[in-house]
Amino acid sequence: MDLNERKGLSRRMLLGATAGGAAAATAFGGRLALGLGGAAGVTAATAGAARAAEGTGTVAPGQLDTYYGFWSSGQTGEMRILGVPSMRELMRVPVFNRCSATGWGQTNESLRILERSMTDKTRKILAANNKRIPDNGDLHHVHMSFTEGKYDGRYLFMNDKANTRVARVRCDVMKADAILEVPNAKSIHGLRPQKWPRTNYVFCNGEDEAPLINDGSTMEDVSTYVNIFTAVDADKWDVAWQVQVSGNLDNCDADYEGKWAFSTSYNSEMGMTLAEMTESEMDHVVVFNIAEIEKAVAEGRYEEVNGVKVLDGRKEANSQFTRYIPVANNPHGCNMAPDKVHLCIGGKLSPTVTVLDVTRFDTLFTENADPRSVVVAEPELGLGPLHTAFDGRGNAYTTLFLDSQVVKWNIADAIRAHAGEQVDPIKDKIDVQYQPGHLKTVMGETLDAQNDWMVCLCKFSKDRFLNVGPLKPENDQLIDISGDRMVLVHDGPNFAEPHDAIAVHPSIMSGIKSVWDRNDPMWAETRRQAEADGVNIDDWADTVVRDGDKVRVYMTSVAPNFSLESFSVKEGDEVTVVITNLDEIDDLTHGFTMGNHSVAMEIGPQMTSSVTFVAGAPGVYWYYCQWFCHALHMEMRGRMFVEPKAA
Ligand code: RUQ
Ligand code: CUA
Ligand code: CA
Repeated sequence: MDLNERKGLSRRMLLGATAGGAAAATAFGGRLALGLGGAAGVTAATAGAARAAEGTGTVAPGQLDTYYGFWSSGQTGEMRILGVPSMRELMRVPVFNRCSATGWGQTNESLRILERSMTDKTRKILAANNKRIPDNGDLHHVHMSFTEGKYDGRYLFMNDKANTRVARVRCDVMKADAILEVPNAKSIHGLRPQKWPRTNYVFCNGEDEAPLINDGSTMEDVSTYVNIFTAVDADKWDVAWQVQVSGNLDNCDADYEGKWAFSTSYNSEMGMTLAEMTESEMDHVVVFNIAEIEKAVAEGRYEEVNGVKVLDGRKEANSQFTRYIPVANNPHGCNMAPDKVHLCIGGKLSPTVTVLDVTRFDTLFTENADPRSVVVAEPELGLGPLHTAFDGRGNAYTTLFLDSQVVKWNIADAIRAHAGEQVDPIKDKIDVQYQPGHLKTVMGETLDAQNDWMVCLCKFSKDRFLNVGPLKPENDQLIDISGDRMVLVHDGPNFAEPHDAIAVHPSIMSGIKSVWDRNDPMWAETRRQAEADGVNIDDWADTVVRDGDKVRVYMTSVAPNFSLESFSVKEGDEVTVVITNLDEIDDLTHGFTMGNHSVAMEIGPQMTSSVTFVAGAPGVYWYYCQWFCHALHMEMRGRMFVEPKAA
């Protein structure tokens, strides 16, 4: 599909694109001459130059990208939207972090989402630290909802390893609408949506072991420790069920029949120290039998712990809920191929990827089954294999963390080699800069896997960019996989610390809006309060309501005006400012910043936002719109008068 044609871009712009492509091709050739492209240099440079000259490797000003890229941001706690292949950053969506620009983490609307479903214990810890919500997150994995094995453009799901949370982002407005702290589990790491028939569940791996009844009675008695696999109901955003497992859980995925979920474990030893965690020859992959689990839940065969249905899938329980497939010690990546058959497990400490045939998993649940009978290949690929991505031609691409390379290999050839045929599954290797973690092909974890781009997310960028101090950016490298050889076409410096990304065709994102709906559920509760106060927030509002020492200030914004140019409150009042942006034009976002009160929020077109603070000291304070909206944007301001408390 040619988006240039669709957009009706001018010939001049297209010519501009070609010129840009040629320049990029030259720069790229130069880099290869410095030896960074490895042995494939000459062929690769030629292919890359040709693709860049077609204008596919760069995106000229005014041109749109071919794909949306959804990036995690690790310890920054937000989700990012990038264009692929330009790698331009298009948007940041705050999720687990606080955001100075949008007020995420301080508006009442975002706090309702952030405070929902927090455990009592977390509330207690936060209260002891004078906090309402955690203000950090560690977001590793972003994945989209599926319908019948393909992205459906409804939601994006993501984890917070730091505070054991999972979040859902609405794709129509690109805001989080549901956040959940997962009880019982510790440190949600791997996260994947169910692929078939649709995403009813989001599977979440608890990485850290802890006592199930974690009440401070013991640290030493490790026999009380458990690990928890959680299925979150993707529609209700509550825990559907949990399964206790043996060993910890790292990464996970699901099959294309809706029968299985699977997770890697690097600590089958249940070790508490590095030496203990790497002690065994083998760890395992856990297979979860969804039908058996659902049956047990329906029949009430579970224990309720902290309000959640927990099943026992540990080895010693001998249940039909789980099976444990031995794989080389300390595996990491867990990636289901779009051929619907093959699951690839990254060896990490072993130079191999273990390929499992998921269509044979039923046999694992029969009497005396050999759990290794489902292994159909185990190609030796290089040092430190972590994650695997796929194209639509039966090829797999695996990051080699220690070799700082990506290796392209063919799954069918690996299976033939495993069966004893003389065939080399490895098709190509490319140096990356360097220590790569995840890598992603376009829609490569769906039945729509494409053969054009791959992004390799490198943990280190040393020497690759101007020195910005001891803290360096990451380097997300764009690799052309359309030909036989992989070709590096772009370096994408990125702030801490994208772990993972997906790329999605814009046709899947057709539901995305430019203007909010006035009756969006995001501010339903704010609307109920306004109605109770007799204020119509869909119309011009300029009302101040006093309710004891609580004051609610209702305003509207139309560029370049706030409906209230001043209001008065008393020292010590709890003030809630509610603003509806009546502008209906694309991109006409206003804001509200109250000087010296640590208060700022975004108010998008047709959006209602509200924020609550205490008027702490008497005086005159200016509030202003902080999003540049009009020639008279500077003049879009007003005063809050705080009367001194009566003596
Ligand atoms: S897994 S360390 Cu995405 Cu490689 Cu989090
Ligand atoms: Cu409204 Cu700036
Ligand atoms: Ca281990």
